[in-house]
Amino acid sequence: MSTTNLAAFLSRAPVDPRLSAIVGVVAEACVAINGHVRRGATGQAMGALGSQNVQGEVQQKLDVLSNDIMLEICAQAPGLCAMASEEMETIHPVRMVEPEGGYLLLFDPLDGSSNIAVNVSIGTIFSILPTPEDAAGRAVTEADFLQPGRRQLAAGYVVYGPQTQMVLTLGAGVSAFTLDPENGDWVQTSATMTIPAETREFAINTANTRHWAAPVSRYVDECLAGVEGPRGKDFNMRWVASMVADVHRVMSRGGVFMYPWDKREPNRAGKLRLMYEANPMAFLVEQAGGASFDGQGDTLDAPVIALHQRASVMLGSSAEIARLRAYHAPDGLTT
Ligand code: AHM
Ligand code: MG
Repeated sequence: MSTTNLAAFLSRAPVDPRLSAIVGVVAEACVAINGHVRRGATGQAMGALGSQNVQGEVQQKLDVLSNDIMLEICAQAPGLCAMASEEMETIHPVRMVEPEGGYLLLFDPLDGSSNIAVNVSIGTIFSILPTPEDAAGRAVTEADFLQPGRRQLAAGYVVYGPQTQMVLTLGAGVSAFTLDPENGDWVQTSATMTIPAETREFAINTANTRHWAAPVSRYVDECLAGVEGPRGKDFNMRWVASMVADVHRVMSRGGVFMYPWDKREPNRAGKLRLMYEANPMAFLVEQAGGASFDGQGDTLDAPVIALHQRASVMLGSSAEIARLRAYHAPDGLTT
């Protein structure tokens, strides 16, 4: 296989070069974040910061540092008009929208950051939306960001694991790039990531079993029943508790990842955030032939009413998501 890299891939991509340039700066920022992650306790960025983010979660020094790196480096892309992040209450405007329109970048700068201290894989998740048509010639508002995931033009994640990899879609399939630690180059290591339709692996935090909705309980019970149960096959369970790592496993070899609504906080849709966690992952999964469901419909069609909106997340192999969808139908538990 002839090798190519992210820069060459982006220069050939049949999309607005301004959009490609935004992916390029995200990759550059992730190289900088990767440096801090890899340095660990030998650097200055380990430990909790003693503050909380807008979600009321404890911030790690690396959360804030990664957010600052994303803001500073990504602002250089000329088509980028504003950014939003898990770590910021409201949007970060960059420049006025040009007459031909521009782009909005959303990210979770360091997802799974509770795993930093134990040296388990973490990641950066990002999503790129167009500015709305009526935004030309003015500054972006927070309301401009509130678009369904189906409108995303690009999405991806970078996993800081044994290897640093970027998994990317520009809306026509999914590619993976591996960071060469020798020269900082993102080498394309997969051109067609595809999720197998069937699987024998699922990922869910089973500590929440007693809180699940009945369709989720049925699905997991049937997996656990294995070869003696209705599925007629044994399943395996994996839970890294780092969404990027868990979704990367699903993207790499199939499976189902779930962080569904549960009864702990019935008025909360789920733990994960729609705009910069669920939607970019749902876009990637669909582009790789998988599916994503939020208990009611496709994740990508969920109405968006708030920047930090939560979502119920079930994604992965298409046959498994179809099964979960059927169990959630009004008569789904009786059939
Ligand atoms: P974060 O954005 O605050 O890091 O939280 C998101 C993480 C996901 O990466 C992961 O899937 C989930 O929280 C783990 O939750 P739990 O602690 O319930 O296992
Ligand atoms: Mg996070």
